[in-house]
Amino acid sequence: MNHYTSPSESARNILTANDRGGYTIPTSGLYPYQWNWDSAIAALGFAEFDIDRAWVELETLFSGQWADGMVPHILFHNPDPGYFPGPDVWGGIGPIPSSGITQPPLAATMARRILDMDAEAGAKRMRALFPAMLAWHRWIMKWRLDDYGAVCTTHPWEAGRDNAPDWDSAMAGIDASDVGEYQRRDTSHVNSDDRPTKYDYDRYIKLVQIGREVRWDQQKLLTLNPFRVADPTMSFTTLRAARDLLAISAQLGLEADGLHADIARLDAGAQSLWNDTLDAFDARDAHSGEWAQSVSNASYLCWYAGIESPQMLERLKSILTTVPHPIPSYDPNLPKFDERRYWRGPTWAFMNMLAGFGLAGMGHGVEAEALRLKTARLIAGHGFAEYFDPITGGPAGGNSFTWTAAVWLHWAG
Ligand code: 9WN
Repeated sequence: MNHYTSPSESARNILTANDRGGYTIPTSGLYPYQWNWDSAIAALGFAEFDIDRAWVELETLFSGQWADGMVPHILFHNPDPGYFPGPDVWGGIGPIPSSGITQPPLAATMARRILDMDAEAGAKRMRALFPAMLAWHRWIMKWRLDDYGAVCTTHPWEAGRDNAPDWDSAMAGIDASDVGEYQRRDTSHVNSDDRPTKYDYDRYIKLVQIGREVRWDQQKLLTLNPFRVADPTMSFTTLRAARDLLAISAQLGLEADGLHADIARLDAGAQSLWNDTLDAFDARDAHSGEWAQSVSNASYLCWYAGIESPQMLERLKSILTTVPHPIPSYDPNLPKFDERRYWRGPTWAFMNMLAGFGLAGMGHGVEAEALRLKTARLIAGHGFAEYFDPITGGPAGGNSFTWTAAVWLHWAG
């Protein structure tokens, strides 16, 4: 008799298969290392069936924290020639070979959810991790804020939304003519039409070369790095993380000096990303002050950060009725929408989960549930893909993907 595998069983199998012992890779082949925000989501998935393993995921992530508090976007635990750029290109300066940039800070928020799932199992682990999480928060406050208090991304990979239209004008200002020869690996694993272009990659690598050249000295990079964009992803997730750190510190009686003031500053910064002309939260070039004119899935993370917006709610209602699948990474009514190309149109399950957390937390239960159901239908119908075409639901990028499986286990399924 054939054994029927339920989606939840498949999701657990994916997490287990992507487990490399203490950390989880996003998908085998394409992404053979530990990624920062992927890991925070993976922890949430593991918490549904193995709470100890969930804490281990976060502990391994923080084992790669640099002395200055930065938590890298990739930890290269075991060399793998299948990914480019690897540790030798990045020249990270932490205790574990790593990249030199960070990623949107989800760990504190996911740790709080995991703590809530089992406070007894989690209190000790949370106490031990808390100072490291606070140090990361303080590093972001020190090096990534613009004059308004919005949080900047210093590389498209730092925002985690690699080729989003948000960066187009900042990317155009990067001279990558001397980047040299290199061999991409991503396009040998997945369809190149679904990935960033060579134009993008030249600039990604050029920015890595600039950082590496000064051994990731943040003070120097403030003037040397041509790419600095105040970003809704970084701003909303940092604000949310700060609120969660404050709540955890109150719950466990931990020192958290300065968090109240940081939250006020980050709140003002996040609000400053409202673009009146666009009538949405937008990205703003920190060097030129120019708006990107981009309504992305990150624009819908305002509630996740504890920020209300009737206009964004109207937009969301319209998306929910006009787009077959959940929030796309770029507004289908804008000219740069490209339904297959990565962060320029496709829908990402975990971004919808974050928006859903925010909506539910701020009393928009109907919209949160609509988003959850759409995400559940998408995954149930099209599998655990990295991301999906928001019009047809077609799966794209890597498959058996960790964060899509985790989203199913914790939220959608
Ligand atoms: C570069 C792992 C990561 C995600 C990012 C996603 C993609 C990497 C890449 O994959 O980026 O960091 O090589 O394309 O854009 O959000 O963390 O899943």
